[in-house]
Order: sequence, then structure tokens, then C-alpha cells
Amino acid sequence: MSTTTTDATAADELDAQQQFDALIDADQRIEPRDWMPDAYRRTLIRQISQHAHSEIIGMQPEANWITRAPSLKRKAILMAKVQDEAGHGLYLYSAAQTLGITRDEMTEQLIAGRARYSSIFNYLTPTWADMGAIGWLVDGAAICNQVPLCRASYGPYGRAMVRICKEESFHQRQGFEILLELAQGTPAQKRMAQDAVNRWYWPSIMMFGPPDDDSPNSAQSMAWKIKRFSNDELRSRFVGMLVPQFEALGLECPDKDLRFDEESGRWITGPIDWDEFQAVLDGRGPMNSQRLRHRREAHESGAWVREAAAEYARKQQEKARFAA
Ligand code: FAQ
Repeated sequence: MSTTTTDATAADELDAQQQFDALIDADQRIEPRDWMPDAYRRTLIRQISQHAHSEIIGMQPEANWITRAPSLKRKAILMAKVQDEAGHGLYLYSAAQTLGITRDEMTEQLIAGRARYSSIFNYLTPTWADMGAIGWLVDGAAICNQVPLCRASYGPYGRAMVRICKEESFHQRQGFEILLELAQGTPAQKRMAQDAVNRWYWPSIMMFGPPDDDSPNSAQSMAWKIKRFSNDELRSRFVGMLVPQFEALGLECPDKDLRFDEESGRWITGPIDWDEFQAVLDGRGPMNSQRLRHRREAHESGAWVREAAAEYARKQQEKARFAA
């Protein structure tokens, strides 16, 4: 009896795996109702939750400048951008929840320091020009990495990315525009813009992740069509896009060795400091501890809001039950 059940379960699983493989091969979407291999589910939870945490932690470096933006117009734009990032975090947490993890579990992993978020958000923002550099370089890198994710094989992730990418385009343009204004301003303003670009350029290039040879997850994620391009392919595409934009800004590219390789059709960067990248991933970047501390404090001081919302929802349900 038990052998028959086991055989039936194994046959069902084989069938489900074949259906999953066929959907991936045909470039169709996997939806939450579909069977999926455990490793596919775990990979998605890992990537989507890290992505959501990045959006939420990524609000901090820019929120830091809202009260000091140089004009009302700049303040309004920056506030809208930071709010957009919160929205991106929420879409992404919702997408991850469809895979069977709760928002509370993800938040707990983040504030306990057990989850990753993008390395880029562990750097300082000492000047107004940093807002320009973040918009232009960080959002620019994010778009380059995320446009292909709109075609990710997992439906809720791909669909969330469509709206996120539209908003990131506006973010990138506002950053470019801040830098353009500074670059065309006084010599001191131009120096400030160049200095911010010098500090953000290399970390933004590291955002794409380790080189392909050191990227343990890429091959499988590409086979599952979660990632469509490798880390190095996207990095090359990004630096290539920057070349004419540096010219338009009248700023210098900090990478003096950057060159286009005709044979591979790729842009080749100068040496990237992967030790610095690893140090930031290990929690030793300039702002790692402050970012986490702020996130933890915000979570604790927001406890009363969560309690009030839960109590309100409970009362509404009670009212509805009485009315029924
Ligand atoms: N930072 O094998 P791979 C934004 C980790 S959103 C930290 O290549 P994978 C918008 C990686 O997790 C920015 N960790 O991994 C915004 C893995 O560790 P694990 C976030 C990194 O997943 C703008 C290990 O290294 N975007 O900017 C980083 O195949 C302005 C080995 O790496 C996304 O999350 C890194 N940079 O490829 C918001 C996009 N790179 O988990 C506010 C979605 C790698 O095995 C203001 N994610 N690691 O312990 C992805 O596309 C991929 O997950 C990659 C990494 C490309 C990031």
C-alpha cells in the first residue's frame, strides 16, 4: 500500500517537474498556483527579499537630504523619489509573500542582520551632489539590471518589475539633471559633482554582483530564466551607456582604463576592487551598522502603528460579523 502511494507521489512529482520545465522552455510564466522545485522557490525568495530590503534600506541615504534639499522643487522631487522606493519595497515584499514567506519573517531576517541588501547603500552621502550621483549611477545601474527582470519567469516578480522600472527611469533622469545643473554651475559646484561621481562610480559598478566566474547563483538562475543576463554582461552594458552621458555632463569618467573590446563586443573596465565589495558584504562598509540600526529603530518605533492597524482591522471584521 505504502509503496504504491510513494510510487504515485514520485510519478506526480515527475509529471509536475516536466510541466515546470516545459513552461520555462516555452518562455511562459510560473505562477504561485503552479508546482515549482524547492530550489527555484528558495532562489526567488532569496533574490526578491534581498531586492525588497535594498529598496527599503536604499531610502536612507536620500532621505538624509530631504530637509537640506536646496529648493522647494528639489525637496518635492526627492520626497517623491524616496516614497517611490518605499512602494517598490512593498510590491517586492508582496511578490515574495506569494512564495510562502511572511513579511514578518523577512523583516525579522533584515533587522537581525541575517539578510542581504545591496552593497551600494552602505556608502556616505556628504553633499547635495550625492543625490545626483545616486539618481544617475545607482538608479541607472538598477534600471540596467532590472529591465531584463521584467521578463523573469516568475509572474509576480516580473509584473512588479514593470512598474518599478518605469519609476526608476524618472529617478535616473532627475539624478542626471541635478548633476547637469551642478556641472554647468560655478567651478565649486562642478568640483562637487565630479567628486560625488568619483565616489559613486565604482560602487555602482559593483552593484551588478561578483564577476561571472565567482557568481555561484548565476548559471542556475539563468537556466530558470529568473536572470536573463550574467552580472558581467549587464555591467558592461551599463558602463557603455555611461560613456556618452559623461560627455553630455562634461564630467570625467573615473575609470581611465575603460575600453571597448571589438572582439567580444563588450566594454572592459579597469580593475574593480573586489576586496572592498566583499568587505561591504561582510558588514564592514562605511555605513553598514548605521543603516541597520536605523532600520531596527524605525521598526521598533513603528510598533504602535502596526498594533493600531491590526486593532482597527479586527474591529472592522467584528462590525461586519454583527451586520451579517
Ligand atoms: N550587494 O551569485 P551572485 C535599487 C550577493 S535596488 C549585496 O551573483 P545573484 C533601487 C548575492 O546576493 C538594488 N550582495 O548572486 C534603488 C549572493 O549572496 P547569497 C538591488 C550582493 O543573486 C535606487 C552572492 O553575492 N537590486 O538600487 C550583491 O545571482 C536608489 C553571490 O552573487 C536587486 O536586488 C550586491 N550588489 O546575483 C533604491 C536586483 N551582488 O544570497 C533606492 C535583483 C551580489 O548567495 C535608491 N537582484 N550579492 O548569500 C539581482 O539581480 C541579483 O540578485 C544580483 C546578484 C545581480 C544582485
